[in-house]
Parts: sequence; structure tokens; C-alpha cells
Amino acid sequence: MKIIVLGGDGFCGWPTALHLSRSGHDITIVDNFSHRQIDILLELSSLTPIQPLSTRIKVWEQLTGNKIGFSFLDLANDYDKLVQLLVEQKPDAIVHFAEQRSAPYSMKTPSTKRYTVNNNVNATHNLLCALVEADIDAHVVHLGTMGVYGYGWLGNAPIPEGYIKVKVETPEGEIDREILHPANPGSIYHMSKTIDQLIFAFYAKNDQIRVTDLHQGIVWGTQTPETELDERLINRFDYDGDYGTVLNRFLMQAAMSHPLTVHGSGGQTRAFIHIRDTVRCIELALLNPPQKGEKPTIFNQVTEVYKVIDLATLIAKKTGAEIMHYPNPRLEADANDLKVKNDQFKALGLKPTTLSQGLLSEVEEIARKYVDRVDKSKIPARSLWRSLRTNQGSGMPAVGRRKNAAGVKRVKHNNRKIMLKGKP
Ligand code: USQ
Repeated sequence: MKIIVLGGDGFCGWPTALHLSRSGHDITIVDNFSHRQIDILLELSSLTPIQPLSTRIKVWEQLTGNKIGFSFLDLANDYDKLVQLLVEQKPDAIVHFAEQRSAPYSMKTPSTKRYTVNNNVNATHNLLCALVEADIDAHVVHLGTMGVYGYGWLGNAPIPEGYIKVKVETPEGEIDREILHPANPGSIYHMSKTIDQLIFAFYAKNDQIRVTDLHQGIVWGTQTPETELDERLINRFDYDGDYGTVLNRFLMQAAMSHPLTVHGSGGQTRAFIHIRDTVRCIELALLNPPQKGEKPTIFNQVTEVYKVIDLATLIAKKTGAEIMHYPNPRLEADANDLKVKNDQFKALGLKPTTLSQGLLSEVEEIARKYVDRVDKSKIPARSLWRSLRTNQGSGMPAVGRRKNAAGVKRVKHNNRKIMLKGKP
């Protein structure tokens, strides 16, 4: 297949581009290096020494003989260039990762909120509008998020894959319908992905665009068989308070004997997937497109569900790391249950990488190896969902309001001694 990977320089995009290239597909990466630019602005860098994209592509060709094309393009703004690219390339499929993907970054300032909405919503809409204008029948595979469902609305009932069956009262009696699962985003970033869903539904109905939307959980891990081939192909590993996701942050923190930064009680339950499974799922989705005129296919791209505190405890047991509970900078339930259906990928043959299989090697091979590159000042999560003033009595976890004069206190949690620190 001829495939364009939008956002192909990123954490999920780069390993996906390599995996698809190795499988024999003809790959062109489109990227505007927005994450590398945000890194510069926030004075961050990946824990792993990622190479410039031109080096990555050159090394890949030297090692495998496979060429990967590249087009520098800002999907949200360079609409005409995008149409031209589609006309020239005539792709069979497009994988769309080209969105600002951090929830904390999206909540940081009015400017980052507006950037996230402008960038993500325009990128998605431009893509679909351009496919119609260029008259290209390419299957769009989009990286969405589990966060579109929100956490807790269905209690302990499993979250279905995108659509939910409802009964509607009408004057003629009850009728059955299947609708998009109600959106309940927890951040501006997650909200932008809920808007994406409506854009996909409209273009699938109006223009018969074939769309698969992947509602992915939190990705952990760094390497795939392809990125492991040479250090110059290494994938990025974000550990900072904005872009680092929880499990990778804990792994890095354990490697450098930093206390594990649990927000609030750690009762938040989330869905997870290893990056190796992400790239396999993308390929499975590409090989199983919906028909023209069908509503978007939605897969839940997750393999395991954990509570944050259970992840911290698991890592603490394996590494001896200390667990510290911080006031939660986010506005989210202090604890929730979560069950998720992922039957479709299992039926297509996905064999999940579980935490127990991959955890220690990840600590050893990546976190410990590059620990000297960590800037400790970047570890705390500083983006607040609400200003400190409006947090009073807002339902933010009480731990944040129980600090002593020194700001640090030892309390008991589940019969274990833990540290409480005043500032996130
Ligand atoms: N958390 C901690 N300590 C930390 C970091 C996070 O306790 O040091 C907690 C958060 O408060 C939250 C949970 O861990 O309850 C998950 O946070 P996260 O930063 O790992 O994940 P999130 O912000 O939800 O976003 C990430 C990706 C996003 C993707 C999403 C999948 O950045 O692109 O869409 O995971 S999901 O969460 O399933 O929607």
C-alpha cells in the first residue's frame, strides 16, 4: 500500500512508519516538527537521544534498503500544499497522528489551549476536506483516545467500541438506535479528539470517506523491533510533567531513585498499551478498512487496565523506589473503575504485550541507560486544570490542602507510609 503517515516524526508516528515500511508498504512521512519545537520552547528534551528526521530516514535506508519519503507540511495551515501532495501521491491510506497530544500542555495557558484546538481540529478537517477536493479514496486511520469517553459515567460497565446502543422514547413507542458513545473529555486535548469524531462522522456520511478511529489508551514503552535496529533510529521518551505519560514517567523516576509522582490517591484507573502493540494495531486497522459509505469504524486500542497507584506499587516492588502522593494538578475523579472492550483487535489477532513481560527490560535498557540526560527540574507536573484560586473547594483531592508548614508530611496510605509534598 502507498501510505502517508501524518506526524511520522513523533512518538507513535516514527515507529509506525518504520513498522509499515518493513512490512513492505511505500511510506511518506508528513511532519512540521511541532513537538521538537515545543521541546525547544519548554526547554525539554527526550530522555533518549533522538536524531533529526533526515538522519533517521537515511539510516533506515542504509539498513534495510527501504526508502521513506518526507514532506514538511503544517496540516492545520498548509491546505493547498496538502491537496497538491494528495494529488501527486494518490495514497491508498493515510495514518493521522498529526495532533498536539499532551493533555497537560493543552491545559497550560490560554495560548496552549487555543493552539491545541486550532491545530488539532483544523488538521483533521483539512485532511478530510482535501481528500474530497483531490478526489482521493484513501482510508484514513486516525489516532484518537480513550479519553473521549471520560472516566466513570458507565460505572463498572465495559466501555463499548465507539458506539452505544440506546432506547429512545417516542410517541409511537420505544425505538432502538446506535449512537456515538457520549463524549466526556477531561482536557482541552481530549475535547479536540471528541470534535474529530464528529468531523469523521460527517465526512463518512456526506462524502463516503473511509475512516477508522482508534481510541487508544496510554502508551508505554519506547522501542519496537525496528527502532531497536540502530541507536540512531531510537524512539522518543518523554519524562517531563507535560508530555511524559504516567508509566514511562514512573519507570524513569525509578531508574534515577526519584519518588514516583502519584497524583492524588492514585485511584485513577486508565487503559494502557505498549508501543509495540500500537504499531501492530495500526497495521491491522489498515488491512481491515470499512466500506465506502459506512460510518467510521472505531476500535478501542488498549490491552490492559491499571490503577495509577497499582502501577506505582508494582514498580516500587520491583525497583525499591519510594512512592510519593502529590496534590493532583488535574481536575479528575480521585478514583474510578474502568472496563474496556477491545474484542475487535483481539479478533484480528492482536497478541498483547503485557506489563509483566516488558517492564523490567524497559527500565534496564532505556531509563537506566539514559538517566544522565534527565533534567530533574522538568519532572514535576505544573500544568493546572484550574487556577489555584478556583481550586478551593473544587473537588481537588484533599491531599493538596493538608500540607504542613514545611509542605511535606508523612501519612499512611493502604497501610504504607508515604510522603506528601505541598507543591506539585
Ligand atoms: N499521573 C500521575 N502521575 C504522573 C503523571 C500522571 O498520577 O506523574 C496520572 C494523571 O493524573 C492521570 C493518569 O496518570 O490520572 C494518566 O496521565 P497521563 O499523563 O499518563 O495520560 P493522559 O494525560 O491521559 O494522556 C495520555 C497521552 C494522550 C493519550 C491519553 C490516552 O498523552 O495523548 O490520548 O494518554 S487516555 O488517557 O486513555 O485518554
